[in-house]
Amino acid sequence: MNRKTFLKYTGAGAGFLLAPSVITSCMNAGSNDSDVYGFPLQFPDTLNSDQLQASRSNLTIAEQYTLDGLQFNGSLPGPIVRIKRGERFHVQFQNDIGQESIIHWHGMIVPPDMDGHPKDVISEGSYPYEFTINQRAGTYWYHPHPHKITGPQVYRGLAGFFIVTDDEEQALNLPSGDYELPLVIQDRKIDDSGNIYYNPSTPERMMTGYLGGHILVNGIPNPYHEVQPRPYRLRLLNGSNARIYNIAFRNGNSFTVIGSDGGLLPQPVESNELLLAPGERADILVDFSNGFSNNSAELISKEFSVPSNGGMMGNMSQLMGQSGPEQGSEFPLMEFRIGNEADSSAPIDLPRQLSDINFPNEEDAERTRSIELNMEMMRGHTINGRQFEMLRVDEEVSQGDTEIWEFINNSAVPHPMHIHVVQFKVLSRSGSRGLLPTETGWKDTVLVMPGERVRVIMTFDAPKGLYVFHCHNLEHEDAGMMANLKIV
Ligand SMILES: [Cu+2]
Repeated sequence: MNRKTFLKYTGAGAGFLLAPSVITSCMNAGSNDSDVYGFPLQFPDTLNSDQLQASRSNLTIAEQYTLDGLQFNGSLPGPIVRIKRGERFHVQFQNDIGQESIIHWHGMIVPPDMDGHPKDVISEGSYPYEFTINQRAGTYWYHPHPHKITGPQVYRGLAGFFIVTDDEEQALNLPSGDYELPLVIQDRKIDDSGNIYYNPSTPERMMTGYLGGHILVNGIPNPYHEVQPRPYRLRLLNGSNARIYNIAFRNGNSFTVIGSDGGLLPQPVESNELLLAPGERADILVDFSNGFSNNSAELISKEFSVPSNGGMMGNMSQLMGQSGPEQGSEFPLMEFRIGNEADSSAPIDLPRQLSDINFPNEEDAERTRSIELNMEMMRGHTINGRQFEMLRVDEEVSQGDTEIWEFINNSAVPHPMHIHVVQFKVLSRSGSRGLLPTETGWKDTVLVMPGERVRVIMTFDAPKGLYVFHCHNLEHEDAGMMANLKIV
């Protein structure tokens, strides 16, 4: 067995946690759960066209499930956009799904008419997109953004990766090609006949969001993927409507978090679990040559607790809740089946400093805004007491200003809050959770648990115009938990 591959830091004192190798090559691949992972992982193609056509078709998934699906260019998930900083991106969005839609490039800093504001929906025909990539390398993504029907459109298949590279990232020589795995994780509800269905009840729309009991990775239920005993780069995207994952390996092995929503972290962070809420991304390095037994690495979502905030509402969300497993339940995600030989044994010389970042200083903030997230009886979730209206300006900011926004979750359920056309730095979170490894870098979506106050800082450098910010629990968003942000 090849053991030459390894990760190491060049910085002194930043020791990579080397778990003792307990791999025994004589044992067969697979664990007790190996029959859970019955289908090979697949990857969408790279977008190689100037058209993104959304269309409807009846799909069969993994030979056993059916879905009244929506696809970009006949692919589920959609084709992967790969583009370099400085390049011009142009694509025609062709809407053939028979209902209103528009595409949002999540995490991208683009002009207002390129951002997929819900007012720009088209019910048929095409919408031209064209903008220059002028931001850091990172794992971004795209999905529809029509008001009230984003949830079902994403759920039925409209989502894809938007991967940006730049010189700084390429200089690191991170695992690429077959060793770089974009993985979108999504939960689904499947009925007894094998139909994947979307039919949220009132409590699901108003309280918990739509929580499924089956996991798809890149559209495949609990897949397996054959890997070599060497380091891999995993680009994880939580493309679920409402479910939060606590990314971990079954055996507790650690991994190296190198990036978040807005690209590389300043420094790598070692961790053995990582919360990933809907809309969030995490870029991690995993060394499959080390610490896994039985030639198997099982990626799971580890159980976690959602803080209760006010007994009655918390209990109600549990009682009225949903038919699927509750938020925080443990799930198998996928299995990596580790081969015995690595083609290339070049170690990764991961520097202690991954990226040179100047975050804004708190003293430079022009103001602090309070963004209160409330649950109102018979009305659903609100932002500062209001629900979305298409053209009402809720927050007006001056272009170039640095601001602190404080999200205050007074409700009984988690809210992953997403602000368009900015990347922010999380400054603080009340309570005991502290900041996550991904929150040492740039973020565009931040998880605000019940009872928490989370402060973020950002500079509004996007072109002037109307954008939105909202909860990325898509049922909350569709029910009106969204507001207009105007840059003037
Ligand atoms: Cu929410």
